[in-house]
Amino acid sequence: MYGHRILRMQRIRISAALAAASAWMLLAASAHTAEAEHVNPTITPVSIILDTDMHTDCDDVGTLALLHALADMGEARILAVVHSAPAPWGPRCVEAVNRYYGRPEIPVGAISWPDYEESPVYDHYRGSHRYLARHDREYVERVGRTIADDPGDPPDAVALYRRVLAGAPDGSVTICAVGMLYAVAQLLDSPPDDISPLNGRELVSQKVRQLVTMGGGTFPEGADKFNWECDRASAGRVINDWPVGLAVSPHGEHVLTGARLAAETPEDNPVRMAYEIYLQGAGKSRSSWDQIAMLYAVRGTAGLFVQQTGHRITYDPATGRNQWLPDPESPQVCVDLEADVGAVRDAIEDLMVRAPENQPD
Ligand SMILES: [Ca+2]
Repeated sequence: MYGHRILRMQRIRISAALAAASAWMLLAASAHTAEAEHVNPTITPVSIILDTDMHTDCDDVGTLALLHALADMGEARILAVVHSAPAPWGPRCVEAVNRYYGRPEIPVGAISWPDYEESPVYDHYRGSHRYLARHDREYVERVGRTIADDPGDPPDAVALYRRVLAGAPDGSVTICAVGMLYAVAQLLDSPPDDISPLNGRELVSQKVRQLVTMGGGTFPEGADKFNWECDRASAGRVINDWPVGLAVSPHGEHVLTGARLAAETPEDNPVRMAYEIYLQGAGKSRSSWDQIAMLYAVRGTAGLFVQQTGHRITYDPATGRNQWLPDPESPQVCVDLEADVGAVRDAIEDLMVRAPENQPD
């Protein structure tokens, strides 16, 4: 009985997701036409789906700001944002940033977490959540409430992934995942449906150019970090069986950004607000793990990074350890820093504080 109710709810959520995604397709087409008037025609924008765990750290908000700046400059096109964290207000926080940058039409999907409170899988994540709540450092609800009185009911993340990928040109989409890989794993395992006759793995193989993931995976061997560590089963499913290009970006701890938000952007900037809540004060900085992954996803090495090539990563979900094994044909790379930390910091922070091109009235 309860199972039937869940199934019915899932169908309702998927139907709502399809309706929302269809409406978005129409909006997005007109929005992209409008954007095209402002961009450099010599640049081909990289089509991005951002998969973020906006909740337990603020570098995700900085990453979405950086992505919007790159879209303003014609270097990126934002197809969708998937919110992969058990924080009901997270999608609203994403929407607040999207609105600030004049792109309210970007679809935002979310994962449901039926076993989050009980499953030992999420012990580590729950611990981080409790710490933030205790110290009043959770920003997603306070930022989300600037645009809505309730957290809403966003489309199902996997249905959104499938809809956006099915409508994209072959081999055109870059997924940049800067949180847990729960949604990406579910996408891989999704069956054919009325969105596409392809299963998830086939859909990814056909439509995705590469996945850029932040969560550990240092070269030539190392251990996982928070994102992979918080859901090792999903990380293993994705890292060990990804059918197309894969870039692993493990760095960012010493690249500190965010302090300039207070001096160079307005008080109502939701990105500035998130940093000030999370860091408990203005003019403070935070590590830039997620921004590095996104900057690489859009610009490639850009004189800042170097790619370790000719190897394939193996990840052990039981231990969280990884190794890069020689494989000359591998489409996988590890992204290391080439430039000094200051140059990477400036490249990221310049984008984070860049004024929106299309701010709404
Ligand atoms: Ca993150």
